[in-house]
Amino acid sequence: MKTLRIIPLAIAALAAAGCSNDAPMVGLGIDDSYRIARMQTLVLRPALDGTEYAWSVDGTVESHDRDFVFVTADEGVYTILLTITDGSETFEHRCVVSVFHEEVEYSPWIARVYEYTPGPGQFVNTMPEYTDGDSAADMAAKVLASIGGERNELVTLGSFGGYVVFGFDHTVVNVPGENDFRIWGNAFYEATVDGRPGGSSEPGIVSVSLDVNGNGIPDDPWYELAGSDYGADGTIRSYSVTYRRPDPSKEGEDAASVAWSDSEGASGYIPHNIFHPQSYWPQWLDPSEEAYTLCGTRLAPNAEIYPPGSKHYVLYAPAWGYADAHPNDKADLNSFDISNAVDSRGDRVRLPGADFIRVHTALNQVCGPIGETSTEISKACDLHVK
Ligand SMILES: [Ca+2]
Ligand SMILES: [Ca+2]
Ligand SMILES: [Ca+2]
Repeated sequence: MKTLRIIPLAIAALAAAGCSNDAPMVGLGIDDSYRIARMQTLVLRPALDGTEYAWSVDGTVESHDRDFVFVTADEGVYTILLTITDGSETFEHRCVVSVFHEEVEYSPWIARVYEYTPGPGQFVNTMPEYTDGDSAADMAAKVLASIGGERNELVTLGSFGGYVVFGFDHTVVNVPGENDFRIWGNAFYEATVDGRPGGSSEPGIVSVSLDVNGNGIPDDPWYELAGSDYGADGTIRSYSVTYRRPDPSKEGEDAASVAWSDSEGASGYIPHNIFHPQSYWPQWLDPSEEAYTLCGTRLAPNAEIYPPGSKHYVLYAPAWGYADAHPNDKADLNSFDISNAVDSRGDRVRLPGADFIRVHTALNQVCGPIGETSTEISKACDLHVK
């Protein structure tokens, strides 16, 4: 480093208002100060190219990426220092961010549902209920009516890969060293075998995304929150299952069962049963499509018949880090730390918060009379909003 020049640096700043669609441009060019509400992101994009970047907040280096997202749960005044190195030259820019309390108090509960695409399953079209003519947007609205606020009504994600994407009326801040949000499902224990709790554990993998382009919609990179089984034998990343629309020309229950094939070359059926007579195919999917494919990390099957020789299935719970895997009274085991985010290579990523949360059914498993394994969720809260 030969020279240190303090120059005014053009910074294109975008104060992305959480998940809202009206993210305003608050400044182009030189901004020395910003005012934002807590739990709202401030995206800083330097207009100057360099070979290295360093962003520090109140003296602590937080990122070496070109763009920086600042968000905090705490009101106060913060000093952000950007250092750009270009060959032998170094440039610095300092700005002060005043963070104030929101004018309308945030809700700690789900405020938005962006997408709902379950895998086929015995509770699909009933949890929530499909009505003739409902679109995907109508179904997302019905999911919000179930899991939004404190409604606490279960929604099914169906078989492997089925998912929901939801968010809050603000950004969930990644507070260092703490869990950041909690998700409720309907898991229960009924037996502990060889020290492993089992019962109905239907784990859902949780992924998070930050609205870095500030457009209010989940079209930004996703990061899986690595749970206890992320690196386990039997876990498959980039797994996919293609489901085929039921063939009514077949006989009996087979006419309603859903055939699947996966990216590993395996195939099977999501069987139809007499207890849930409706179609298991999401009725709002494009009627011209004969198949759809769901993707994500898959965990190894977790069910076994127990006691041996019975017809009873026990689904064992993974240790930690999944939705709908442990009973709701296990607060820590149903809570999630954004610091567990990993990229597609499995490397940790620094994420200051999350605007979008995605849960998908992690298992491709059918358990005799109880049918396919499907994650259910009923509500979620931001642990940093009281
Ligand atoms: Ca955290
Ligand atoms: Ca976006
Ligand atoms: Ca469940």
